[in-house]
Amino acid sequence: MQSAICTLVFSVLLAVPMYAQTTGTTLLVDIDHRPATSLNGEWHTIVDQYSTGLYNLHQQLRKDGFFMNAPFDPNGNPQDYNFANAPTLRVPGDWNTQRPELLYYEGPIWYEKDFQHTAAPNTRTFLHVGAANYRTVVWVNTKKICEHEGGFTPFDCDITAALHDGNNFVVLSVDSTRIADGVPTLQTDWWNYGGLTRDVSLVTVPTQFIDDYDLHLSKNDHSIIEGYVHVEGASPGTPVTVTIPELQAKVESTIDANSRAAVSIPAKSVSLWSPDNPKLYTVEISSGPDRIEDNIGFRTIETRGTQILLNGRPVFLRGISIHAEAPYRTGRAYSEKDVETLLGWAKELGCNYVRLAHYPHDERMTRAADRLGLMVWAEIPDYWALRFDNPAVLAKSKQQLAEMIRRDRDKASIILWSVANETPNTEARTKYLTAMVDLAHQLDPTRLVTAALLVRTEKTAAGSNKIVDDPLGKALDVIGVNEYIGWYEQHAEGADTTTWDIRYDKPLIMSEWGGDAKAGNHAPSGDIHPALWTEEYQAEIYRHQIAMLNKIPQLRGTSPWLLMDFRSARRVNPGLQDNFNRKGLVSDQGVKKQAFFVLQKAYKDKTLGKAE
Ligand code: GCB
Repeated sequence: MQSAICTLVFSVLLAVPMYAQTTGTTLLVDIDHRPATSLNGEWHTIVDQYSTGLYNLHQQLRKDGFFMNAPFDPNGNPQDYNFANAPTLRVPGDWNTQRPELLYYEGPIWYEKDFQHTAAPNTRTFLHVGAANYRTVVWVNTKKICEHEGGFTPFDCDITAALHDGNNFVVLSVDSTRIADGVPTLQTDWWNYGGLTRDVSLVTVPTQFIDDYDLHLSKNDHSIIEGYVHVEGASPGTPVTVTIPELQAKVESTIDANSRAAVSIPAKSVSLWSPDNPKLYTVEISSGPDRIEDNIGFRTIETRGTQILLNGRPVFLRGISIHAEAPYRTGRAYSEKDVETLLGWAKELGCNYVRLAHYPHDERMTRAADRLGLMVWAEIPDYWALRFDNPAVLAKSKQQLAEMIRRDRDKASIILWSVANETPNTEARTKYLTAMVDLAHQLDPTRLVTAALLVRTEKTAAGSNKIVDDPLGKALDVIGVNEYIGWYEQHAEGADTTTWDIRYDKPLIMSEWGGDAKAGNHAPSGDIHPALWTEEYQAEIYRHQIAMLNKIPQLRGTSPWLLMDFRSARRVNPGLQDNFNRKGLVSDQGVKKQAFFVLQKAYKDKTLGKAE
């Protein structure tokens, strides 16, 4: 039986045609704390632009495709492929930045790796894929195991039945082709990095194993930690134990008919997680032969009117938006070093919050945010104009939301789930995203749900009035708004004469604002009207924005766009962009621009936003 995530999501996916399905996957939580055999490293790869490894000349599925990994035809016919001699690509890692000829490649690439295995009795072995962009099919020893659609969330496939003792091989087809009915869809302002972009490993667990849990502080009583533990395959009555040694807390519970054990742990004197006190407790969860250990922080997050309350106290989110772009080397970020650099800059800026745009980042990011005391806005790629009228697309969004929540619900740092960014205000969109908000609340009633909205502008005698009345706001706990005064509209000074009319009695986060500057591109000194693309002009935008933002009474946070320049196919202005979005406060090569220091000063002196 598949676990809850699959049952929930895949029942809605049945109508999707063959090669765009997610089938046969589950998701084991806390995977980074389980013993695993890493399959990272060099994989043999075949670039297969026409999908000839999958389809024959009449576009029918082949029985003898590349997944057979059979370089020699038994009948002596020539074979068109041979993994053993094929060049390799590094995993994890996008393919675009590994070989110059793959920079612009979108399409399928085949990956193959050999590995040794010895079966242990009463165990199951899963292939864990941290992320593969965008559609993936997995075969082990020629048997098709699972398919996954979605480029930023992890999945696990049970490969136990396909394994044998000794040498085994796994073949994956990863197809990065953008599709209209995908999530995201055809247009994005980031590079469509293809490949096995995050860790791949083998994870062996007992036949009955802990695959999901949620442990959080009760909203109503800070001396109780509550939640559930799900044990896959366990029958009712199976015991579960949760221990938090530092709190001298230990509870026993039993599995119910849904393979879940309800947990309620009296835990007086919990030191609450916050940016000033990013306290994590070791939590041990065991059931039968399975045992896992996690590091979990405990805190509450809620809204009261226009306030955001962390542990019952008003908080202002001093943040920055971040793409999962690797500092210095470019490409998709995946390593501990990438995380240290990106979040290190965020701390240096004086942030207590980061917006991880526009899709789930590597789990290392949210783990590090937990340790560093950075509150997180986590998002799925419901970006721009998805096919909101297509139920199959909604199913894909739901799947990604469920996977993100399942992977990251143990991170105290995450306070906001975002269901969308800059979507068009249509009835179909509002219905679709309201369903997404409902699902987020249903899967995780302990966190706030938001989305980055677009605003309406009306001219006024003095300047302009920005009206926030997108109907989606009704469903959200916290309103996110993106605006680019000084870049896509008006001049930086336009912010001085802009007023804000927010039609919701809810907290507001200015989730994006900013402008481009090429690092090292300077206006002549003393120039009071610096030109676009200069560091001086970007800094000017920041100064005027900060003054304007401070006049919005219900502003509870801000995450300007963005920490570091990132690769984007839309940005084709030669000499200035060269396929990079230059709105970073830091260049892709780590050079800090002037605006970095403007924002840093405002955050450190607390002159942006209300003091808590
Ligand atoms: C936006 C988008 C973001 C873009 C940014 C830009 O509003 O949300 O993904 O990268 O603007 O630079 O235009």
